[in-house]
Amino acid sequence: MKASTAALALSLAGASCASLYGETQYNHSCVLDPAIRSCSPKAKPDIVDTCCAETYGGLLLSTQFWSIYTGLEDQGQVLPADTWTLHGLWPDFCNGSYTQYCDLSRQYDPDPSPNTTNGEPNGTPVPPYTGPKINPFAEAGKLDLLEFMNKYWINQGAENYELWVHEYSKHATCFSTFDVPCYGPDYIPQEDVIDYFETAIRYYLRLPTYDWLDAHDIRPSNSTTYSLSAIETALEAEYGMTPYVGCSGPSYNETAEGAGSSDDGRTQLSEVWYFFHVRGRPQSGAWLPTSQSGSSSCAQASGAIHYFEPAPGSVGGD
Ligand SMILES: *[C@@H]1O[C@H](CO)[C@@H](O)[C@H](O)[C@H]1NC(C)=O
Ligand SMILES: *[C@@H]1O[C@H](CO)[C@@H](O)[C@H](O)[C@H]1NC(C)=O
Ligand SMILES: *[C@@H]1O[C@H](CO)[C@@H](O)[C@H](O)[C@H]1NC(C)=O
Ligand SMILES: *[C@@H]1O[C@H](CO)[C@@H](O)[C@H](O)[C@H]1NC(C)=O
Ligand SMILES: CC(=O)N[C@H]1CO[C@H](CO)[C@@H](O)[C@@H]1O
Repeated sequence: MKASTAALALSLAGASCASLYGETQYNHSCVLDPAIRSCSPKAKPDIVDTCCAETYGGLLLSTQFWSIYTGLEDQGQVLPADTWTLHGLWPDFCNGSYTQYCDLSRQYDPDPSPNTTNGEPNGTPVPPYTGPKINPFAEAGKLDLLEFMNKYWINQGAENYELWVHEYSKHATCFSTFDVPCYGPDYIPQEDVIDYFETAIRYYLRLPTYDWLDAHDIRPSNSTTYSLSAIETALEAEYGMTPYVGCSGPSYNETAEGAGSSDDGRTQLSEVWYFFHVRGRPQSGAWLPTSQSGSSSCAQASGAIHYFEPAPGSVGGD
């Protein structure tokens, strides 16, 4: 049974997988490798095993959402109480730019966004996935993982599954360390999908944004507003580095409070992105927090930011 499954997996993998560097399917015993820091001078594909050190997207971002509704409440898709939700784990280039959908043989996103690899009309088209839904959980016996993801990895306006396969196809395929050959000759189809989900969750669980803000008296409120600088200072105190704080909603100078101001930053707190490098494989969790690159999309004006309470019917029980 096991041998034939492995043989089938190998032939499938051999037939369909692309890879960033064309590694062999052997020699990826990372325990034997020094844990090179991503974005350091030694993290170069010609001198390290690219399966054991992140050499492609070495500036990692663990990203979260603050949402106040899902849009699919009537189907039971709700937000967890008092918790920011997981958005994804992203591999930026060391200089802060990035690419996406790096392996179209692992494209499971039914609605690619953007629809070309560089986001420009001249980029390689990313065809929408039209096949049956993937189910890596059943194969791996990871129903506990699926349950966790349905509670904390929450989409807005479409079912959670679509966010998960979007994050995987767009981002996981641009890590050298999640490349299919890294899993060796016994690769089981989609084990890299599970590995990506688990790694994204590993970092998410270390980043309790809700509790960190709460410890600095910053709590969801429909009657109070906050300043971006207070939010950044609170998160820096807890994380050690300043994350990117993102807002949505109206621009400050389009609101009554901000009329006449030149501050056109947005006013509803909605995202946070934590930046870090890793030693060795991201899967091992050896992170080195670093500061954000780029500036916040939120309004800078004092007291300009709403950290809204979710709609009551949008939050689940325990
Ligand atoms: C950033 O790094 C990537 C990967 O090395 C490279 O392709 C890209 O041109 C660089 N971008 C800039 C703006 O330097
Ligand atoms: C990508 O989307 C844009 C805007 O909807 C559309 O004009 C373009 O044709 C699409 N490109 C591809 C390759 O599908
Ligand atoms: C808001 O601020 C931006 C940037 O300063 C400015 O270009 C825009 O005209 C302002 N809008 C309003 C409605 O005041
Ligand atoms: C708080 O305000 C937001 C934005 O207006 C609204 O969607 C939400 O339902 C409100 N929550 C509560 C508990 O009133
Ligand atoms: C350095 C090293 O161990 N190389 C081995 C990688 O795997 C191939 C295939 O098994 C071997 O031929 C190499 O010797």
